Amino acid sequence: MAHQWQGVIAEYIDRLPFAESDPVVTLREGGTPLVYSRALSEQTGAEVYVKVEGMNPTGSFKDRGMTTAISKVLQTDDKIVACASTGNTSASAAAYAVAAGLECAVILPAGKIAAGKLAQAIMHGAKLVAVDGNFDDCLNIVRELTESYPVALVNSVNPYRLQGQKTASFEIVDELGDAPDIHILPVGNAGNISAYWMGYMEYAGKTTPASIDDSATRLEARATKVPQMWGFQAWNAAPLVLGHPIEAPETLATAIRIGNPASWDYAIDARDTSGGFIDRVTDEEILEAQSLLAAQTGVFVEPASAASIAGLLKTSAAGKVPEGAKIVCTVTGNGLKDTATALAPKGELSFDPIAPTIDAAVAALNL
Ligand code: AN7
Repeated sequence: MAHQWQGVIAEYIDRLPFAESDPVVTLREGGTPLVYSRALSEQTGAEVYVKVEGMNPTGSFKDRGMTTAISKVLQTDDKIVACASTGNTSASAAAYAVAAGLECAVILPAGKIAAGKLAQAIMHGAKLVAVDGNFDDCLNIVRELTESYPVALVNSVNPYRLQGQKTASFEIVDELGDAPDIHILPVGNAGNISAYWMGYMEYAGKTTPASIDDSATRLEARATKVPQMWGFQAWNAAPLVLGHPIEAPETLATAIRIGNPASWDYAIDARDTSGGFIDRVTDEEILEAQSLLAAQTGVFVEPASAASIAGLLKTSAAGKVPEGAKIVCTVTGNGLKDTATALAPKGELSFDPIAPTIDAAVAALNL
């Protein structure tokens, strides 16, 4: 029988801080498609792939880190998990809490969560609290909350989150046979770019994975090199580009509407050690890239995810994409989570009904 993907802990347990006997909470996350994009390759003169993280069980990359973080909670006495979120973390935490038999509390910035993500948290039975503030305010609240109450914090400041998320790099190397030359990501709280960098470094044998015993030190390197890490923030939510936190971040890519990234230092290390950079793209560039990816590659992502594509196109237009380079862009979340933002630039959509005849259909389709 063909191999059925088991989830990231089972697939990569020798490189994760888990023992075979540890409890595992999984929805079979990971194993996501790495899709070659002919359109992006032709436009940039590079060899471009997209890692489609919207194919995870709750529709975003967060599931990779939630399986590890929430599995670890089962080794404690905590019965409640909590997170601040711009939407995807809460959707994922809520689902994995259900799978673990735990309760979930989510603290969200009021009015700034895409409808699909809110629906997920509600359907998975999470307790929702909307805050009159932004994500950074929410994270401050939940950090204090988890310090004073028997509640486990599952934001990416929880180190087990990044441990799970690093597995995306492993999958990419396993599929391509080596690391790409360049890896491009959207950056919000900066956990994911940090996790990918950790994964690439470990797979190339340059660092040793955190393991529950010393067996990890005997692991073979699977890659001969590490990629340059390129990150892209939204124009008015770009603290890492400006070099200081932003009080009032603003972008229609609400997932990355973050002014003070928790993994600031890790992201800067990934950028500098890899010889990459972190830049910013406008909301218009994000929407255009989202549209192009859907129309020319067949992958519908949410706005924040398209920041990686917008960044690639912007860098290419500036003549700074090396000819023939192998490039992977992570597209972090599924477009179905936020159809309102995707459709807004398309103008008024009117589907006037036609008569139920073949002739009327042919005429309407201009065939
Ligand atoms: C689709 O859900 O921070 O740089 O609270 O949902 O690791 O924060 C989401 C972030 C990119 C940025 N793309 O990743 C949350 C949250 C999507 C996202 C990011 C997020 P990080």
